[in-house]
Order: sequence, then C-alpha cells, then structure tokens
Amino acid sequence: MKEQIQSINKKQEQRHKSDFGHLASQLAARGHAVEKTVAALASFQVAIPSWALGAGGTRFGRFGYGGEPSNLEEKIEDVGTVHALTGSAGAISLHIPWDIPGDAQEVKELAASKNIVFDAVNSNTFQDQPGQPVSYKFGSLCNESKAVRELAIEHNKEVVRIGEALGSKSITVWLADGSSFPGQASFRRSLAHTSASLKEIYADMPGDWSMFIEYKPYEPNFYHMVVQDWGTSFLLANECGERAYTLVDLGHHLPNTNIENIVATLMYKGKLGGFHFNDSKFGDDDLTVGCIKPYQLFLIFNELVFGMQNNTADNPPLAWMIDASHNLKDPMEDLMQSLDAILVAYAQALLIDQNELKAAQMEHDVTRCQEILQAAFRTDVRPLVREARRRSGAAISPISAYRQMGIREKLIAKRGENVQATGL
Ligand SMILES: [Mn+2]
Repeated sequence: MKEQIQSINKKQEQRHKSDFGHLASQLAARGHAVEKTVAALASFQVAIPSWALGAGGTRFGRFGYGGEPSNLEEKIEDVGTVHALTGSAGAISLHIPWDIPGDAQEVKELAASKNIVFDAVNSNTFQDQPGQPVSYKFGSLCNESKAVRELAIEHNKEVVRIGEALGSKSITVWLADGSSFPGQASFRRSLAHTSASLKEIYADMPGDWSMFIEYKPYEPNFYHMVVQDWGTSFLLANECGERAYTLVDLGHHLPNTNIENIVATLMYKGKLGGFHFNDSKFGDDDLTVGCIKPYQLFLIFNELVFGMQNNTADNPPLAWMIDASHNLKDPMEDLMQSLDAILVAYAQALLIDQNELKAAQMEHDVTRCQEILQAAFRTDVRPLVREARRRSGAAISPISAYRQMGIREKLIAKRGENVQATGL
C-alpha cells in the first residue's frame, strides 16, 4: 500500500508543492513558524473506535455497507488502511463486549504491524448481554440493587483486564444511567451509588491507568441523567482520585453550549482526560467532524492548543478519539473526512498569535480580538495538513488515493456485500 500511495502522491506533488510553498512563504512573512506547525500536525494522532468501521448509524435502523469488517481483526485492518492513508489514525479504541479479542497477543501484534496502539477501552453497561443474571434496564452503576451494581462494576474491571493485555492505559466510562419520569429515581441515591461504584472500579485499576468519565445531558434517559454534565463528571473524577478525569464528547451537550469554555475550565484544573470528536445539528447526531460547525471546532481547538502550551495544572496528554458513525457514507471515507477536519482546525488554532491575542484582550480591544481569531480561521491551511501527511509517508489527498486504489471494491470482493460489523 505504501508504494501505491507514493506513486499516487507523485502525480499530485507538483501542484501540492506550489500550494504549500505559497502558503508557507505568506505565513513565514507574518512571523509564523511553519516547520513547527507542520511537525505538530504530523505527530497528531487520533484514535478510531472499533464501532466506526461499520455503517452503524442511526438509532432507528441499520443500513449496511458492502465490505464491512465482521470481526476485530478486520476492523484493525481497516484502521490500518485509514492510518496508512492519513498518517493520523495510529490508535484504536475498543468497545467491550462488542470487540473482545480472542487472542490478545495476536491482536496486539496485528495492530503493531500497522503501527496502531490501543487507546482507551470502553465499557458498556447500557445494554444487557445474553444470559446476564440481572438487567441494566433501570441503570447500572447507579442501580438500587446491589447485585446489578456489582455486575456492572465487575464488567468494568474485566474491561480493564482486557485493555491491560493489549497495552491500553485507560478506560472510558459512559453511563446511560438515569430516569425518564419524574419521581422514578432518587437523584441523590443514584449519584451516591454511582460515585461508590466508580471508586471501586478506580481502586482496582493498575497504578498507571487513568479513568475517563464521560457525561451526557439526555438520552437514552430523558428526564434525568446521573452524569449529566461536566460539573458532575468533574465532581466524580475528583472523588475517585488524581488519575480520574472528565471526558468531553462534542455531541453530549445541549444546543449552544459553550464547549470551548468547558475545555478551558477543565484544562485549567488539569482534569481534561479525553476528547471525543463528532459534529451535530441538534444533539448527539454523531455526524462527521466539522461538517456542521467548523468555527466551533476551531474555537475549541484554540482552547486545547492554549491549554497544551500553558499546562500549568499538569493536565495529562489528551486521549483523542473520533466518536462518529453514520450510515450514508463509506465509513472509511467518513473517518478520513473527520481526521482532515480535526487537523485543519488544529492548524488554524496553531496560527493564532496568542501573545497578540492576549495584548488585545488586556486592552479590551474587542474588535482586534475577533480579527485575530477570524484571520486564523479564514486561512486555507489545507496545504499544511497535506504537507504533514506527505512527510509522514501518507497520502497527500487520502480520499482521492482511497478511491484510485479501489479499496472499497477490493473489500467487497473479499468480505462480501452483506457482512455486518459487530456492535449496534
Ligand atoms: Mn463519546
């Protein structure tokens, strides 16, 4: 695949070099460190969740996509393809029990052969598994029944053990727990049970592991969610200990929430552990990153970049993951679009002169502040992103290379038209 990518790049190289050279000289003239930006873009890695390779999609139905991976090995192969083409998908995030590795060592070696590491593992207590002795219908870690809580705690501990065998170092806990009708549940008891359950899972983790607590304001429960917002997640993370962090998922906010402010606040306290990328029009739509609100993504990246460059509270390196999955597009093309949108927003944020912005803020020059941000946002940084990929040995234009190489057609020929990925 590497040689094929290089030969496709060759055909695009001349045009790319001219675009890149033009932008690089413009930026350099404005005092921007172009080489540093390209290097930062080339080293940025985002995890692909194991459920994003199939055409899972909406909550209401499933429309398959030809050549979908039907097991974990095939999913790793697909992430390997996306990584070879983009150079920025060097990690996979497993969902347990949808993707339990049969032979951990073999799976680890397969991933290593494609330069892929295992990022955070995800537990699932929002569905009952076949033969489960008690049900999560009325909640898992929050449940009034000790037997249900114990089952959910044990599942999370098991997920950590599976992750350990693969070399993962963190677990993401997202809870569907809550209630749909007023009076159905006690807010305080639900929260107290959840806190005690999380502490038990936390205490069982190896000393070099981290826990990420993901929040969501509504869905699947509509009246109340136990971990409804960043404040509740932050509170629970603080109760668990210093290796527990909040995880921000872009889609897990009510419309118009200022997510960049949440990011800044958490990094200021050293408590932002993970970040799930997607985009949405209404709620948790799980659409391709940057397809609806690219300016919001840029403003979030501005805070992420600032937080990483001014890490006064010792915030850990963030676990980045794409948490999007729709069923209208080829899942691999969709992921490549998301990765591109992430790098574009990152590159734009890197263009902001933070000293100049601070000076304008200190002078309360509101007009100038907006000019600085929008000048960065309106710069076409795509040649920088393409150059970062080219230097990593990846494709200058991943989707075009993917199509020219006929990858989907080959997968359909190999795996069939009607396979179904494990997961939802
Ligand atoms: Mn998520």
